[in-house]
Amino acid sequence: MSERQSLLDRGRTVAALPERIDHLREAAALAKGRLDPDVVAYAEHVISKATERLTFGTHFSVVAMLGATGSGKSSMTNAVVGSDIATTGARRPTTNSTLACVWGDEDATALLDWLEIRNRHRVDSDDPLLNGLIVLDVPDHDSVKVEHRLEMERVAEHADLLLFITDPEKYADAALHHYLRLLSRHGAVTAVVLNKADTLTNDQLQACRTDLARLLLNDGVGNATVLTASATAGLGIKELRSMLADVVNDKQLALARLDADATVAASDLAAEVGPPTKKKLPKHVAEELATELVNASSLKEVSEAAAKGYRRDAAAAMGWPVTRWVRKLRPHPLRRLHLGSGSSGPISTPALNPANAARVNAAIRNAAEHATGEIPEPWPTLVRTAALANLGQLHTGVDSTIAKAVRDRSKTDPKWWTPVKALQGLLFVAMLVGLAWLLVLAVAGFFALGDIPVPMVGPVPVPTGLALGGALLGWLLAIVAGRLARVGGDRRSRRVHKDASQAMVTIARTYVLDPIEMELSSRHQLTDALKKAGARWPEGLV
Ligand SMILES: Nc1nc2c(ncn2[C@@H]2O[C@H](COP(=O)(O)OP(=O)(O)O)[C@@H](O)[C@H]2O)c(=O)[nH]1
Ligand SMILES: [Mg+2]
Repeated sequence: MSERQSLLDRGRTVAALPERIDHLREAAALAKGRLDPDVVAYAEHVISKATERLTFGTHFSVVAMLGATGSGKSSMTNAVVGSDIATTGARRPTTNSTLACVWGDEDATALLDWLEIRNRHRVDSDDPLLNGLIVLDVPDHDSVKVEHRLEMERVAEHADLLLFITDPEKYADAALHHYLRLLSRHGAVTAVVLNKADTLTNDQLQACRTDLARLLLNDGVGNATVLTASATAGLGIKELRSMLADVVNDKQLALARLDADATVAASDLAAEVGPPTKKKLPKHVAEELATELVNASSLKEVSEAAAKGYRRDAAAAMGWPVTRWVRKLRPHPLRRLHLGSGSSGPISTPALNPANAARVNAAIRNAAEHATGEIPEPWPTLVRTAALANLGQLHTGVDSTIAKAVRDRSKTDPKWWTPVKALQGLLFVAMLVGLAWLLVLAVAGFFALGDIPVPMVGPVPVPTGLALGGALLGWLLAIVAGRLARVGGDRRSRRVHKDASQAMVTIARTYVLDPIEMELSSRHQLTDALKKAGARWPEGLV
């Protein structure tokens, strides 16, 4: 029979269930506190159920007869057993508690204890093929008694195969389809028996079966196996027994059921978590954020101060000694920012203005948004929170990066300053010597001490040459050095800017992007675990 075959084929696809349960466990742990508690709780329920059920092994296949009052569950149980074990409608209309019929000699006590079924019957069967079969005659799913329905739901949750028994009168009942829809994603372990086939003509039975198939398709269980039978007339019982014998011998039924549960739990989590995403941010995000950090920082102002400081230091070293002391009256541009030589600690720039603070904030949010894209909550919030968590450290980091760039670049004076400085000193000394000489000559002249011979270089007296030449050349040297210092200062400013800008990428990574990627990576771990647990994402999500 083709239907029977398909039930078994589905069972055979079950692979490495314990590993899948482990992955589901990992996913549930990662999802806890992040995703819908009900969905996480269901996954946890499946994990503990599977773990417990697997301890009983796969020898037994637990088949639950489910259905409406009078559909023939008890009669069908009796028919499969081959004798009247279960009380049927003729004698007592309802089955009050679940009855378990166990085939074979294997001890089912532990499993039945776990299933909380006290009403047990060992079937004296001459059919070894049914060894390991446990058929449960379950209270009606449309019972007026709540405890019956609860018992039915509990058993249905723990059984391996759900065998819905219905009949030509009740196959369209709301209660049946309510449960079928609830279990629609367990199609692999759902089968339907259309009972009381003896009350219909062949044509009627076919029409009925077609209609039932249409309804099952509507319920989302179009792939469920459908059998027609009559419990009392013995029709289709052989086929039903043979289907049961197949699944029992396959020893996969328990696994198939748990597998279906794990798939449902994992897929529900997958629907909550949204599509899998990358765990790394593209490089340009770091670069863009670093650029924004630079633009909102004091780097422009500070690197300009570095140029000014350079020029100022150059003037102090190589300027015209006669006038250079004047410059020292004004504060040093770098010292004013607490960046002068020998300084350490933070820059004393004015606190981040609101516009720049907002700019940094927007850039961080932008990076967070880039990271989450279409991912549903809670990740956008988690990622944004992680991205903004280190704002204080980020601003300090930006400042110390800038400070370091300036301090590193202004640690030592440029080499060319030394000879120029020496030359400037020499010229100054020459000028002083010349002036002193002239003073001596003047004093001698004033007191008419007679002519003191003055050496000449060409037409120029040496003391005059020394005084004027020293002054003039010193002044010219200062001008040339000043020009060069302008170029040097600009270069230093550019270097400071470049160093700090490059280091800003690390700052952006450390305080914003790494925390974002931590969240992304835990999400990636979750989606990865779900994939390995067999999750199917809703269409359009992947
Ligand atoms: N004609 C006919 N009657 C059936 C068949 N199966 C069960 N019945 C009758 O339907 C009534 C309800 O059966 P029962 O097994 O107690 O249904 P349950 O409430 O689902 O357990 C009883 O009177 C049965 O004799 C069948 O295949 N054909
Ligand atoms: Mg009954």
